[in-house]
Amino acid sequence: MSDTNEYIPPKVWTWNKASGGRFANINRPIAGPTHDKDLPVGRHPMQLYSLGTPNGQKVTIMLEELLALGHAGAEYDAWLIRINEGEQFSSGFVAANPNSKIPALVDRSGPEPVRVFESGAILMHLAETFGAFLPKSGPARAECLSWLFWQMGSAPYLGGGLGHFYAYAPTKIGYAIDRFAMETKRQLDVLDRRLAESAFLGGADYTIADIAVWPWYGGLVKGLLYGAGEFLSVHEYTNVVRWADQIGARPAVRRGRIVNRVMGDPAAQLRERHEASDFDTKTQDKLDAQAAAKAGGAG
Ligand SMILES: N[C@@H](CCC(=O)N[C@@H](CS)C(=O)NCC(=O)O)C(=O)O
Repeated sequence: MSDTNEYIPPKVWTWNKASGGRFANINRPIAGPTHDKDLPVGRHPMQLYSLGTPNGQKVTIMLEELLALGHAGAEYDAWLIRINEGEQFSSGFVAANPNSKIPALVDRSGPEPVRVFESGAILMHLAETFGAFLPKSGPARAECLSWLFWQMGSAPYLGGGLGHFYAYAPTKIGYAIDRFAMETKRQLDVLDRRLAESAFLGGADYTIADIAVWPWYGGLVKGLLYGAGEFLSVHEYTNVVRWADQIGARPAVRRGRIVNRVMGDPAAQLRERHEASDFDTKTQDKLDAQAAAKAGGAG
C-alpha cells in the first residue's frame, strides 16, 4: 500500500522556509553571523554564554561544583542567550562558537581570552584547569572520557531524534518515533547496566562524565524531558533512577541546573548569574515579586 503523503526527495535539496515545527524560525542551512553585536563581558574569569537546556546545565553545574570545592578561579558570569530569538547568530557569539550553539565559554583568566565551545570540550577544559572531576591518568581517566564522549555521541539521538519527532515535529511520523524510541531505550539500558555495577559512570567517583550525562538521561528518567517518561517506561531503569536522584540532591547541581533557565517554575529560573548571592535574590519569582511590589507602590 502506498502512502499518499510519502516524501519524494527532489534531485537537489533547496531551503523550504515553511517546513514548520518548533525551532523552524531559527533553522537555516548556512553558518555565520546574521547581525553585528558584541557579547557582554562581566568581571569574573569565566564568561559563559548559554541557556538552561541540558547542554547548558552541564557547564553551570560544573562551575558550581568547582566553586563548592573552593576554586575561586571558577567564578563566572552566565549571560543568557535566547536561541529562539536567534541570539546565537550574533557576530560576538559566532566568534565564541562558530557552530552557533550554546554553551560557549570564554576563559579570561589568562593573558588572552580563550574561547571554548562544545559542552564536552568545556567540561574537559575546566576539569584540567582546576584539576578536578577528571582522573589524571590511567584506566579511571579512560573510563571517564569514554562515558563523556558516549554522551556527546548519544544525546543527539535522544534530543534531535526522539525529542524532536515525539514532541516537536509538526506531524507524528511513526517510523521516526519508533526508531528513536528504540534507540533511546537501548541507551537507557546501556546506562542501567553500567550503573548496576558502578556507583558513577566513571567508577567509584563522581566525574565530568556524570555531569555531562545527568541533565539528559537523569532528566529523562525523572520524567522531565519531552513528556516521554511514561511512553518510554523510564521507571524500569532503576539504577539510572538511583543515580539521577543521588546527583540531583547535590547542592551544586541544584544551583547549576537553574542558571540561564527561562521556562518552568519561576523559583527555578535564574536567568543570569553574576554573583553567588544571585541564587538568593534574583530567581525569577523574587524578581517578579519585586516588580509587583514596585508597581503596587507606584500606583
Ligand atoms: N554538541 C553541542 C550541542 C549544543 C546544542 O545543540 N545546543 C542547542 C541548545 S541545547 C542550541 O544552541 N541550538 C541553537 C541552534 O541550533 O540554533 C554541545 O554539546 O555543546
